[in-house]
Amino acid sequence: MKKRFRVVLGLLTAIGIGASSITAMASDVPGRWEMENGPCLNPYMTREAEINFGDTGTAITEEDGRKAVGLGKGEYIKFDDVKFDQGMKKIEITAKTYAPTAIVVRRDREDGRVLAKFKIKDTQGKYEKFSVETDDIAEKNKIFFVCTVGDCAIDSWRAITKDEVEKAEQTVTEEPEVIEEPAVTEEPEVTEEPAVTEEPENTENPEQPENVDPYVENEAEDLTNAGAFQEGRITYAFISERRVLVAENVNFEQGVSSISLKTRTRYDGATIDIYVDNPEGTPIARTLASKYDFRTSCAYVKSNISGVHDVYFVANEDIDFDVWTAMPSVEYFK
Ligand SMILES: [Ca+2]
Ligand SMILES: [Ca+2]
Repeated sequence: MKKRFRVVLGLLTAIGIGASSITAMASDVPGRWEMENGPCLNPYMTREAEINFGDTGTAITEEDGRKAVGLGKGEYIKFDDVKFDQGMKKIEITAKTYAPTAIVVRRDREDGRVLAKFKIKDTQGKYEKFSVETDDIAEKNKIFFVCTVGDCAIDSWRAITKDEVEKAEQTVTEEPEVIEEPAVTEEPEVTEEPAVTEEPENTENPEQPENVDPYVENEAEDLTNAGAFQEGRITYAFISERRVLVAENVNFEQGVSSISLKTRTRYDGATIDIYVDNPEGTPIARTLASKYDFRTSCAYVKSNISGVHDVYFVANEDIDFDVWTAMPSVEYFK
């Protein structure tokens, strides 16, 4: 095990120095960057799963020479000193499964904070690429790929930056204009657009504009854009400066005097602002997130609100968000 570690470390140093993101940061003094950062792994290029800092899985070599790590339930792959200096918006893996499988990406420890969760169908032993949104992350971290359900093999992975995701989204939104022109039949060029291949699999969303009852405990992880993170028995959403969560069609038929939120954060002065219909307008209420442990805090609403609205939760820092509930207006009790 020790020997393997040393080999990997050497390799990483070699790869790390060549990596473009790292060269960009290098100062004039040769070796200075390496001295300051030590050997570290650039996550923005494809990283082989089998070149890792430890795993509890099985080494696999496929017939075509491809190497991977097989993971059963509870097994993991670990990477140390991964330098997320450009953050992370999504993470991509190339993997195959033999059953519906869940792979959880965690920070620091094998049971550490959840960064992302892959739910993968049975690929019947065929390697495919999968990507999911992640919790943002910065600087040097350990990350773990933990198989929590099923049976899979991971070939490789890479982190995707916010910039890359936005660029990809731009090409996607520019697409439809081509379809809107059915007139011209003599244009075979349309077939030359292979742009959108890996559309995420979101078929189970049959849009129902059902109203949300705000006067019961509503799970934050059910909010639009939330993501569901698990810790013990608590499932929670992640909200950050870049990640606004939305409750659509909330029916304030009894008005609202306050909204309580169960939250936790690692940051001082982390707040959640609540907006109605327009996240760039004036917030109707604000509350401070609880430091370290999940606790409920109350955001008092001063304006008169009734009827159906979209409610936006906007944070200034990274906050874990468990549940929210509204209290009817004072008038309602009179
Ligand atoms: Ca591989
Ligand atoms: Ca929850």
